[in-house]
Amino acid sequence: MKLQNALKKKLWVTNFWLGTHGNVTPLHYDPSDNILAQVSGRKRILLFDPKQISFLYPFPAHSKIPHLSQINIDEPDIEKFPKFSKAKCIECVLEPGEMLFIPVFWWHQVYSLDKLNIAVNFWGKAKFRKILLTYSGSRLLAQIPAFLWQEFRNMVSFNSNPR
Ligand SMILES: O=C(O)CCC(=O)C(=O)O
Repeated sequence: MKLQNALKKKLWVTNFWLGTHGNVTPLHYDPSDNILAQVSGRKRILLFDPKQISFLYPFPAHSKIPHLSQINIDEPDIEKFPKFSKAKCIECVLEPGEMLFIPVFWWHQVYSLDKLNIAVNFWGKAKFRKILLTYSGSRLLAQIPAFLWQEFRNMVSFNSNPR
């Protein structure tokens, strides 16, 4: 019971991902800590640390998708997004039964490699303190709308789905 209560406080949202070979979730970050648990099939994951945000060209902070990159990173338009050539990613393959912790604001693009691809993820509450530590100045200001939007969405979904 104690564990259940602790989880209620830490976890906001659980998602179920069902896809097939060829599905790509484009480059984005989540304003929450994330555990991605692979159930069936494999996923190739590219990760970029949050400090590279200026190489990754997110949509504007006032848009509905400030957490999404404007770049198709498989065929990047380097004339339009020249700083992308400086970006460096970490690559891994998640096998069934494995879990990956993706910290808040880490950019990720996910490719489904196998025919039946099933995963579950758990978004945890991000602490504003952590955001302050990750960003400073204008980069921090750019993240605040996304953070507040996520908090609002989490609040609504939490209240309509009390666990
Ligand atoms: O599994 C996927 O295709 C996407 C997962 C993802 O973006 C996430 O867990 O935040």
